[in-house]
Amino acid sequence: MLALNIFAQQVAADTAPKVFLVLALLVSLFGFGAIVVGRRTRQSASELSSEISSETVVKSAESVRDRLSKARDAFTGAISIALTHSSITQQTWDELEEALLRADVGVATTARVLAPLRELVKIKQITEPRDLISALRKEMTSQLSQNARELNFDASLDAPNIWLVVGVNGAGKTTTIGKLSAQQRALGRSVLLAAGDTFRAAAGEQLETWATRSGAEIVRGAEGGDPSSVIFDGVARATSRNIDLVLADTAGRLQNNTNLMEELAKVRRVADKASGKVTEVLLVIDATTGQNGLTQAKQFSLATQVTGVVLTKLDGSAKGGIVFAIETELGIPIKLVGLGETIDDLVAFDATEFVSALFN
Ligand SMILES: Nc1nc2c(ncn2[C@@H]2O[C@H](COP(=O)(O)OP(=O)(O)OP(=O)(O)O)[C@@H](O)[C@H]2O)c(=O)[nH]1
Ligand SMILES: [Mg+2]
Repeated sequence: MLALNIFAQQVAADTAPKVFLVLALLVSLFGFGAIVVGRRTRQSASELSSEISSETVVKSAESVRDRLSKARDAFTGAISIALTHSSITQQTWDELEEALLRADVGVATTARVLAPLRELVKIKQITEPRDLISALRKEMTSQLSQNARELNFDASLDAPNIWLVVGVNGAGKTTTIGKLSAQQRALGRSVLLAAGDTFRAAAGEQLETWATRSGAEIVRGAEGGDPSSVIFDGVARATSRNIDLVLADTAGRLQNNTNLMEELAKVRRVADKASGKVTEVLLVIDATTGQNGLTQAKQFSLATQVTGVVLTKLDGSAKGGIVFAIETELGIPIKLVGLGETIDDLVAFDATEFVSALFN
């Protein structure tokens, strides 16, 4: 028994320094690992910045044109028919009207765009179909270019800017937040995503993926919880960490669902009362929904005072004309355009570029 005791003490005495050594090795390895991982995170954030800024510039120049091909096909087809006539007749007007309606411009806006042109033709300032088309192009551009399209970011605030993102189901809200977050990070701003869509189980995870991709922080709430309180918590966290911008996601909802629109109005009120300031309410509209986008814009604006529209899926079968209806009938500027599903597929809306992409 005594021999066994002595043996055990000897083993303990022998192994104690080894265990200590192994522990010390593990701690230093872990510490080194943490530094490397930390460095990698910072590195990837800055790598991401340069990647996004250069790619976005190239994309915005080429892609609106390329990706609007569906809209252009419908539009230029009708316009080239108008150009085959030698003079401007009733048929010319009918063809132009049809081209605009087919491109989703909407009845009221089509009438508004064509009215000044009819005047010019009446007083014989325009006599050739070719001149009429170029006047139409000018008129469409001038109807759009009045609005300020910059995203409102108040750098003088001593608190986070809050951008609230709203819209119907599946319009592209969460994806837009991810893309926006990457762009804002590339501008050097710190970003926190607030997962205000507590309705859909996968929504928080989807946003979490975008947070990781774009180098943003995230605040999530319990599933089925009150979206207002998640956004409130997000703003509180952003304030305590001196984060510049909170991008607040919300659950998709139909604009005619009174209860859900009331819930959204509450989200807006609570966000306004939080420690930051709501400087932008972005309504995301799926461009393929056509004229329904106008109804969406009206109702969401009533509930949340929308400050800008993000028109997504212009790369798909969208005809794009809804841009004119939203801007001229509601006076809400289109600020951004979604041209695909990846992180750099979001570009600033440029009225001149958009109209020229429609025409050729
Ligand atoms: N082609 C294309 N697809 C897009 C664009 N924006 C979003 N999407 C896709 O549209 C689908 C819905 O996008 P989400 O961001 O989940 O839409 P959401 O509005 O957050 O949806 P809910 O939260 O369910 O209301 C996804 O498959 C996106 O990849 C775009 O600009 N172009
Ligand atoms: Mg979503």
